[in-house]
Amino acid sequence: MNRLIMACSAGLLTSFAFAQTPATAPAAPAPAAAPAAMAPAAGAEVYIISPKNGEKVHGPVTVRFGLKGMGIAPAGIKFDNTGHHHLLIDTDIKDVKLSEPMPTTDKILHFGKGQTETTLNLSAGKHTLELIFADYTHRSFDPPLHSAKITITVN
Ligand SMILES: [Cu+2]
Repeated sequence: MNRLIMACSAGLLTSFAFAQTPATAPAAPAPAAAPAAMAPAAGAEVYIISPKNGEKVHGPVTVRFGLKGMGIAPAGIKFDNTGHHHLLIDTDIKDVKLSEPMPTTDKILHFGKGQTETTLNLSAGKHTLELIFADYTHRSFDPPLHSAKITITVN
């Protein structure tokens, strides 16, 4: 919604600027705006099948990814209503810039081959895990399609 409002105000500003420009002046190049993020399919859900929230596990930890209402495609392949999984480890979704392609870090894992599970070597102690499903350019859908954040304890 914010993006839409921003796009509208940018349009207004541009029209205003053109109105002030003499007709003979060359038109300024339009700023390259990123296309709006795609909406997820209606009713789509992403969730962590296992481990369960609050579970105590022994490492290495296998995490299984669940998805309903959309399909999985490898990164780079544009196909309607598909995307690939991303796993946030000890990371709050609020700290991820969702308007841009997600970076790959040791706390933001991409599964761009279409994987639906992974095995993690986590240090002993508490960790949080959250899945976020994103499009073929690694960009979140809008609104974001993400799982609940779970906390596990690794022994
Ligand atoms: Cu990705």
